[in-house]
Parts: sequence; C-alpha cells; structure tokens
Amino acid sequence: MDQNQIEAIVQAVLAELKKKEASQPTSTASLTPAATASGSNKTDAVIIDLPDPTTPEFRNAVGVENPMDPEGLLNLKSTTPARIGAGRAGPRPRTKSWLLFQADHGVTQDAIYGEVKQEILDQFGLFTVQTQVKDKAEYLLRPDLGRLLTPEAKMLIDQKCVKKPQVQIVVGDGLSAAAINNNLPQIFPVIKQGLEAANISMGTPFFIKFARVGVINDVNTVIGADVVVILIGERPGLGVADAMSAYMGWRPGPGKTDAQRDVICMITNNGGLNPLEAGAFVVELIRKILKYQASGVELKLKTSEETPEHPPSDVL
Ligand code: B12
Repeated sequence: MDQNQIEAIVQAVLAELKKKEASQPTSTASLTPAATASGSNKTDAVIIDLPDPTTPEFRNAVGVENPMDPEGLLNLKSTTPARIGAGRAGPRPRTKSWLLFQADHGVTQDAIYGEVKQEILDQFGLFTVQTQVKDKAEYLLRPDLGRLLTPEAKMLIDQKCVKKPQVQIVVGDGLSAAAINNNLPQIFPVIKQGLEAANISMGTPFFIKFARVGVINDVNTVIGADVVVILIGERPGLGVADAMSAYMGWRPGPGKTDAQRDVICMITNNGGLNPLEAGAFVVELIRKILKYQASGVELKLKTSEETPEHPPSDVL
C-alpha cells in the first residue's frame, strides 16, 4: 500500500468519524486537530482520540440495532464474556468491536510474552530452573521440550530441595506470566499455611521457566514426592489473560498423563475463582489425593466407589 492510498483511507475514516460525531453529539469520541494547532494541514498529524474500548460499558454494550427482544439480549450477554450481540457493519465487525478485539489481543500477547517478575519469586524464596526450551518462540512450538528439565536444572533441584516430601509445589510461567504475577502472592501463602495446618510436609518450592504441565513427571524423578502441584499460567483468552491453574498428580513420573492428574482452573480475580479461595481448594484436593493415593480418573473412581449415592462433582 503506498502513501497516497494510506492517506485516502485515513481521510475516509476521518470523514466517517466527523459525520458520526455530528449526528451523535453525546459521543465521547473526539478528533483533536493537532494539525490545526501546529498550523500544518498534514493528515498524519491528526490525533484520533477514541474512548477506551476495554471499559465495561464499552465491552458490554449491545451492538445489535433494533433487537427483537432487547431485554433478552441483555440477559444473554450478561451470562457470558463471549462476543455476542456485538452487531455488525454489513458483513464485517464494527470498528469498535475490532478495536476491542485488538486491545484484548494485545493483552494476551503481553501475558504470553511477558516475564514472571523476579521480585515475586524472591518474595517466596523461589529459585529458578529451566526446561529444555531455549526461548519463547521454541516454547510455543515445542511443548514436548517444556516437559523436560535440563540436566543442570535437575542438578540444582537435587542440591537445593528436600527429598520425598508429601507435597512438592512448583511454579511455572506456562502461557501467562501475568497469571503468576497477579495470583501467586495471594494463593501461595494460603497453600503453604493450609498444608502446615493439616500437618502435611511440603518440599522446597521453586520456579520453572518455559514450563508445561507434564514437567511435573520430570520434577518427581528427582524429588520423589507423593503429590506434585504445578501452579501455572493458563492460555490467555480474549477477555481474561491472567488466569492460573493448579495441576496436580499422585506420584507423577515418566509415562503419567493428564488422565492421572487433576486441575483447579481459572484462578483469577478477573471473573474467575479468587486465588485465596482457590488456595483452600488446592489444599482440600491435595488431602483427598493423599487419602486415596490416587489422582485424576482413578481418584474419581475411588471416591465414587466410596459414596455411590453421592457421585462427587468436586474432584476435577
Ligand atoms: C488447551 C486446553 C486443552 C487442550 C490441551 C492440548 C495441549 N496439548 O495443550 C485439549 C483440547 C487437548 C484439552 C482437552 C481436555 N480438556 Co482442556 N483445556 C485447555 C485450556 C483451554 C487451556 C489449558 C492451559 O492453558 N494449560 C496450561 C498450559 C501451560 O499447559 P500445557 O502443558 O501446555 O497443556 C496441558 C494442559 O492444558 C492439560 N489439560 C488440558 N485440559 C485438561 C483437563 C484436565 C482435566 C487435565 C487434568 C489436564 C488438562 O493438557 C495439556 C497437555 O498436558 C483449558 C482452559 C483453561 N482456562 O485453562 C481447558 C481445560 C483445562 N480443559 C478442560 C477439560 C474438561 C478438558 C477435557 C477433559 C475435555 C474432554 N471432556 O475431553 C480434555 C482432557 C484432556 C486431557 N489432556 O486429558 C477443563 C477442565 C475443567 C476442570 N476443572 O476439570 C478446562 C478448564 C476448560 C473448561 N473450562 O472446561 N484441553
């Protein structure tokens, strides 16, 4: 696209916005004619000042023109953060839907490519080891390497960690650094105190960079814990980008799969399970795993055998 075409598009958008502004005097969108202020007529000097598309009012606004059942549509929208009832401009999304999408996408990119803050790791005395992944690009392409520790990592873990505790907690960046930065400070003390109160021994916690859930198998080849829990950043969605999950398993080791694991997911203060409450659930689930010496599907089977008239719904 050459400069003339870009300028023509900018002019067309500006004309459209001016038309809209004239017809909607209450709109918060405004054009700041920086060009006039600076005495220049160049269009690239014009600043378009649009309202923040991520505010709840903007996000939750019904975009369908003349809906048949406005109240029904509002109710429906209030049940889900999914992009429903957003309206359209011909066959395309409206500019405001597109801007919101772009803004949310920006947040997910920051979450995925961000780094877990060192001060948060320091706060809980977590040392860092790395999986066999070299960098973020490889992390995204090679989940298999994110499940394996480097030999140096294993050596460090061996040197620094208590062996054969009942519970080993590890923290992994996973797919959202924001999940760890925002939730670890709240969930970690609750889990620690909960385990202490229940007289359950906890190993030496540490942080794994470029981690996938399955790395708990490799961790346990060095630690030999009864239960390994990984607090890890979930794949960000286009709305919530800081959700953490706690995946755990009974005596993880090579060959164990997700069928032998449990998860407490969507731990976030932004419309999910708040991290303080989640910490209590994690401790409760650990107790259950220790009691039944099983996790995942096996735990579900064992607990339903014990109370067949009340099939448990809280195991997974
Ligand atoms: C991606 C994903 C998947 C992918 C995983 C593929 C992959 N290789 O990454 C696929 C499509 C295979 C999948 C399948 C299932 N998933 Co899923 N999944 C997710 C999602 C969207 C993101 C997970 C994530 O970010 N993990 C963190 C990253 C860093 O981990 P990872 O190592 O890259 O990937 C591992 C985990 O994602 C794990 N995993 C994914 N889903 C599940 C579910 C369970 C119960 C367990 C133990 C592990 C697990 O499998 C991956 C490989 O080890 C979450 C939604 C969320 N909000 O978290 C749901 C979610 C975790 N999944 C869920 C469910 C129910 C399932 C299934 C049981 C669905 C089914 N009925 O078949 C299966 C079980 C899969 C299994 N592995 O045994 C639920 C769990 C609810 C709960 N509390 O139990 C969630 C929370 C979605 C939801 N809201 O319902 N899932």
